[in-house]
Amino acid sequence: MSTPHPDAGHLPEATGLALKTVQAHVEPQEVTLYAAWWCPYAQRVWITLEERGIPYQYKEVNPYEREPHFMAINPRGLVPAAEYKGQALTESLAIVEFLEDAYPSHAPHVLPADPVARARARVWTDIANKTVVPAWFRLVMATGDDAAAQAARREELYAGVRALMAEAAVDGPYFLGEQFSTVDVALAPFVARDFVLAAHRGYERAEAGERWVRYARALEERKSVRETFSDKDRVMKSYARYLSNEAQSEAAKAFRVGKAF
Ligand SMILES: N[C@@H](CCC(=O)N[C@@H](CS)C(=O)NCC(=O)O)C(=O)O
Repeated sequence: MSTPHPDAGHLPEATGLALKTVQAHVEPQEVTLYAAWWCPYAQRVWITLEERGIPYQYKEVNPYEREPHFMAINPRGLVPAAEYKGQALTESLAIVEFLEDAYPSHAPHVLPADPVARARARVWTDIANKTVVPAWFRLVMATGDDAAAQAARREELYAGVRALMAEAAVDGPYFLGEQFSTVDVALAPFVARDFVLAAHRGYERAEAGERWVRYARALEERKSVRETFSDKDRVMKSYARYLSNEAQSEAAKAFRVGKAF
């Protein structure tokens, strides 16, 4: 046996509303979602499947255990992964877009129908993923040992959020307006987890502006987001190694040194 991954100690299954959703998706289907209940990237795909009413089977995987059956599906060892008619798919946002292409008759869609609006939605999804998400991780890893560095990380997150919200539909409630889109799918799991930042990192939604406050509330209240989210105390515990800045996930290692992931 090789040495266990230091981040492998996650509880084995979802709780709360997410557990009910898991239990409703045990039968084999055309799509299999390989997810970890605590993973925000996996939640993106899970939200999309729920939003769009696409039949799927949910399979819980702890990516840090590097189980051979899962490594055969995603050799990078990351969740989420999906199987569609026996073919492997990886990367949360690519899977979300794949579901748009493979299930055109399943409404609602998470990309607008108009090609120009679609292209813009993709741009803002990419920007959210490359600015807000890394800043979110850097703040959660910014321990209180260096108060100035932690404050700088907070500012980095607020600045990313403010820049994004300056481009959002004024009334919302979602980024593009009435339609819940890929921009929202990309961000919702991180918004749902921002109580970790509020409890431990002095983060306040209001610091990023009134539009963000309204947006964050709309995202966390969305049915598909709530029904793919476990109990908050369990989610909080899943961040212990990030809060002590010990996490050795690929994302943690990349974001810590300012690399894209
Ligand atoms: N860019 C990937 C990121 C996925 C990712 O980092 N997943 C984490 C769990 S939230 C993982 O599987 N980590 C295992 C590892 O780092 O070894 C995506 O969007 O799907």
